[in-house]
Amino acid sequence: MPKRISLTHFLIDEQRAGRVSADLRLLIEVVARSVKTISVTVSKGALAGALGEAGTENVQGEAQKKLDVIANEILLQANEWGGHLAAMASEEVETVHQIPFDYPKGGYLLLFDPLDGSSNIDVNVTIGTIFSVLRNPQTKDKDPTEADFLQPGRDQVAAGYATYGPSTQLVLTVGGGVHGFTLDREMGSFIYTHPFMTVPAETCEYSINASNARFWEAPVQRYIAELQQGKDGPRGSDFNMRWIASMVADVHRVLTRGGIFMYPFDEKCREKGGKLRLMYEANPMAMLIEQAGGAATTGRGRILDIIPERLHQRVPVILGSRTEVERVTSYHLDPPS
Ligand code: P6P
Repeated sequence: MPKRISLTHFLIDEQRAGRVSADLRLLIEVVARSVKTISVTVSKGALAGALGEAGTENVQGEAQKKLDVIANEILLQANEWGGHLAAMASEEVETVHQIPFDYPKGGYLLLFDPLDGSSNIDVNVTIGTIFSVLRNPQTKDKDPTEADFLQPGRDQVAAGYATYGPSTQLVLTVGGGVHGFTLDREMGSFIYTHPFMTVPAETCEYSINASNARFWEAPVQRYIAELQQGKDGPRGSDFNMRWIASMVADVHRVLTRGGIFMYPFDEKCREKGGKLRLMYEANPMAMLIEQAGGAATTGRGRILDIIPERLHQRVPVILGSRTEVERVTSYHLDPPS
């Protein structure tokens, strides 16, 4: 049995290697503790009275599930007092969440989708938490504004997600590759189980909500049609499809065994700019995928190079096995005449 290394042990090693500061290590530990608390509530489901609608709407105008609200509160309260953060931003909160004046401030900004995939909660399908960490550009005596959060994804210092599935896993990058941890519920600690996760360049598995096909742009319609023609078509091989409708679960599969995940631009979400949110969904997932050797674009450009304009901005997302992402992107940039 290999030596069991905890998340704390891993982070101390990363700190000794100079990849994380003491404050960033504390930040990640506090997020991990929040994830454990969320995992306990998620795993109780109906027994915790945590299923169903909250009866409220979030800033996106989406009906909130009770667990959306619970997870959001857990993350906000756990991260307020530690002294490692200058402010937070959440999918569930319209404006920047400032650190209460009676708590010390740190040098980082934390952004998160507290519970991604909420439509799957009541049917007991894997959901998750996604987080992104930026440096605070402001001086400590000033409250960070929304503009301070609007940094391109390439400036993230850390990104990660938790999946609440058959096991609870935490997948993390601080810039030195992608590393996975599994929650040992008896010990209450995350154990290092997936070192250096990588996305194979090639794949035969794609992930997209095919019910939107009539709304896709031509390059995506062309790409998917080719996959569906299988070995008798231009690709010369058969492809499989998976769609869980929890980005965290679909991206975790891509990080675990390869694939291409797509929520591309479509006519239904034209005025919104896309379906998935840039700051706390696309950017952290793009950092993880690139750190694992994959690629992440909007179809027309690298996601991590986007200069954000709004905190809750949405973008098209095409990410995963590099060869496939590059092919789809080439169809957008160099369409047949
Ligand atoms: P659709 C979940 O609500 C989410 O934001 C992502 O996690 C997921 O990939 C997508 O929406 C699912 O969207 O249109 O399939 O319901």
